[in-house]
Amino acid sequence: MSLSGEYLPSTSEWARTQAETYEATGGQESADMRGVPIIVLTTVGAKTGGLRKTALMRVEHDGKYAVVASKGGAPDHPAWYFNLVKNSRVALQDGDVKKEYEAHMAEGAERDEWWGYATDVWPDYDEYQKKTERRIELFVLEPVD
Ligand code: F42
Repeated sequence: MSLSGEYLPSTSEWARTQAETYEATGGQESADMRGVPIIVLTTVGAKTGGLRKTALMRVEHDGKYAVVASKGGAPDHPAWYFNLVKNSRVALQDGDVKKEYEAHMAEGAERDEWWGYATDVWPDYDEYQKKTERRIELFVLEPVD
């Protein structure tokens, strides 16, 4: 079942612009955050059922990806977290390649392993976690053949 639904742009101008520019240019523009590559994740809205597109740091290992629901260490989860909890099928665009994945929340050793990959790419995740009581969740995305 491939992702279907109406694209619902974010109400955040910044979030919308980066995701749409990245997608429209095949990852050539708006492709990084302070020089670190990003990806664009498409999730199915937990309430609206619409397609939501979110720029996130690129954390990849052996063909799998992780997405980190940090939201800068805010006390509340990002909205896309709730989408992933409800709808595990996602799409991820990395450069000009867009594929579908099944997402699961990482726990235990898997979480530790992937948190390491994530902080290798973006050390600020550790700073964000220090800022909040909330456990910043990490999802591992496995390719859907
Ligand atoms: N955010 C991260 O959490 N982790 C990252 O690694 C990360 C990297 C990154 C790199 C570049 C960049 O430009 C931004 C980056 N961000 C990163 C910020 C990220 O793009 C998001 O802006 C941020 O995580 C907040 O996500 P959000 O989903 O809360 O976004 C808000 C602004 C938003 O789009 N809200 C929508 C709106 O219209 O208000 C609703 C979105 C939504 O999914 N609604 C659901 C629905 O049903 O449609 C309901 C969800 C629910 O609450 O049940």
